[in-house]
Amino acid sequence: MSITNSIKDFKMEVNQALVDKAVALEPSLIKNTVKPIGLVTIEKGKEDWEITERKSIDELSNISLGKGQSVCIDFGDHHAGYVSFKLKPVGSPPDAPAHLRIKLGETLCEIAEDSSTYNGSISSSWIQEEFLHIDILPNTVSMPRRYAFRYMEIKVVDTSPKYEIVIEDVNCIAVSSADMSTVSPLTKISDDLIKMDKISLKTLQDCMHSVFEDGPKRDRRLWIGDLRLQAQANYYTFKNYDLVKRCLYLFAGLAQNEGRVGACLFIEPKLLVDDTALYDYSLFFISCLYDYYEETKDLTVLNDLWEVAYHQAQLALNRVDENGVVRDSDDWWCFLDWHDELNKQAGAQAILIYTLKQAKKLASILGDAERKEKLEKEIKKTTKGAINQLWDKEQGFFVSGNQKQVSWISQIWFVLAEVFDTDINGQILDNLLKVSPRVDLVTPYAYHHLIEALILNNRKAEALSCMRSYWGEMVKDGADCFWELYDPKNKYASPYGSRIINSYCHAWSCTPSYFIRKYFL
Ligand code: RAM
Repeated sequence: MSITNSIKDFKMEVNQALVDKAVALEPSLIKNTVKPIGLVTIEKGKEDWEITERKSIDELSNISLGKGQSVCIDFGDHHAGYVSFKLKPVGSPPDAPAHLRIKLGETLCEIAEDSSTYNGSISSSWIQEEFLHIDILPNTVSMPRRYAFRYMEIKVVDTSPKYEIVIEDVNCIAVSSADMSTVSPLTKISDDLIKMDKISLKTLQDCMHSVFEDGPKRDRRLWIGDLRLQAQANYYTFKNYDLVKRCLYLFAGLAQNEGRVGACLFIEPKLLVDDTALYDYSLFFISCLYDYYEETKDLTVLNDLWEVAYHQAQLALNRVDENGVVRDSDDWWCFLDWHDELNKQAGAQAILIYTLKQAKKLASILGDAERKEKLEKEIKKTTKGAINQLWDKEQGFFVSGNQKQVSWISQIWFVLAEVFDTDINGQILDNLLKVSPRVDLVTPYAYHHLIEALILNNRKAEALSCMRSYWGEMVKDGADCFWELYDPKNKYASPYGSRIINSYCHAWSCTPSYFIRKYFL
C-alpha cells in the first residue's frame, strides 16, 4: 500500500514572505565523527536474523577480501551520516578495478535479506545498497549519500585473481541539528523507562536535520503528521523552537491549490510542496501552531500563521454534510493509520472537532471574536453530527462509514476530541481495551494517540503498561531507534510489502520521551 491521491491540476501557492522567514531559520548541522565498534556475523536464528559472532574492529585490518567475500561492520548505535573508508590492495599490483557491493542497514534484516527479491509498493531505490567500481588502488572511498544505519556490509563482487583488498579507517560523520548535550538524562525512574527515553531521544535526534524529517532512511521528508509529534517530544527534550517555527513557516508558505497545507514537503533541490493532500494532515497545521504557541507564547508566529491555520478549518468544513458529518470516500483522502481495512470517516470527524477546538482557542487568544463565534457554531454542529450519526450507544463505540465499522483509532480520536466528558471517555477506553475491536492499531503513531487518550482520562497505569508492551517490546527486539512500524505479533509486518523498506528510525515513534518526561517523572 502507498499513498496515491495526487491532486488533479496541482499547483503550488507560494507566500514568499513566509518562505523567507523559514529560510532565515535554516539550522546549521552538528557533525560528529563516529568509529565502528566491531565486526559481526549475521545468521538466521530460530525466529529471525541473529548476530552469531562478534569481533573487535581491530581485526578489520587483518582481513583481506577476495571475490565473493564480505565483512559486516557494526557502528554500535544508529547514525544518520556520511561514510568513508580506505581500500588497500594486497598481492600483485591491481590489474582490474575493485567491484564492491555496499549495504547499509538500520537493522540486521536489511543486511541479511536479498534485496533483489524486493517487490514492494514503494520504490526499491530506498534500499541502502550501492555497487561501486574503484579504479585506482589504494584509495579513500567517501560515499556521497547520507545513510541511516548501524551496520555496513562490504562485499567484494570481484577484484582479480591477482589481488585482494583490505579495508581500513572506517568512519561516519554523523549529522543532526539536535544537540544531545542539551538534554538531561533521566535518573530515579525504572531502568526500562530510562532506556526507552534514551532510544526515543536518539530517534528524534537522528530525524532532526534541516527540517524535522519523518525518517533519515525513508522518506527523509517533512510530513506534518510526524512533525506534530516530533514537535511535542522536542518541547520536553531538545527545545529547538526555531526548527518547529521553520517547519511551520514552510508549510504555510508553500501551500497547494486553494491554499491547502500539503501532507509533506520536499526540501531539495528546492523547496516544494508534494501533491499529496490528506484531510487530517492539513488540519494538523492548526494543532502544530496551537502546540507551538502553548509552548512558546510566541504571538508573532501566531499572528503570521493564523490566516493559514483558520483557512485549513474552512477547507475541512467544506466536506461536512447537512447532518454535521464528514463525507466519506474510497480514495486516499485521510491517513489516521496504516491499517488496510480502516474506514477513515469517524477518525476524520474526530480530528476535525479536535482541531476546531484548538482553532477556537487561538481565535480567542488573538481576540478574533467573529471567527471564534463561527468556530463555536461549527464545533456544536459537528459534535451533534458525531453523536447523532456515528455514536452507537448500545455498543458504546463510534462507528464509521457505510459498514459502520468499529475501529480502535476512531474511538481514540473521539476521546481526544472530548466529544464526551471524562466519565464517558473513560468508559469508551475501558470498553475498547476489553472488547478489542478487530480493526486494531498498526503504527507507533496510532499507539501514541491511544496512550495520550489513556493518560488524559485518568488511566495512567494502563498507558504505562501499553507503552511497555509496545515500545518496550521493540527494545527487547533490539531497537537502537524506534521504528516506523511494529507489530509485536508479526515481526515481518509492513504496509509496503516487505520489511526491508520499513524505516527503523522514525519520527512518529519518538514519543516515549514526551510521555515519560511530561507525565511520569
Ligand atoms: C509514510 C511515512 C510518513 C507518514 C506518511 C503518512 O510515508 O511513514 O511518516 O507521515 O506515511
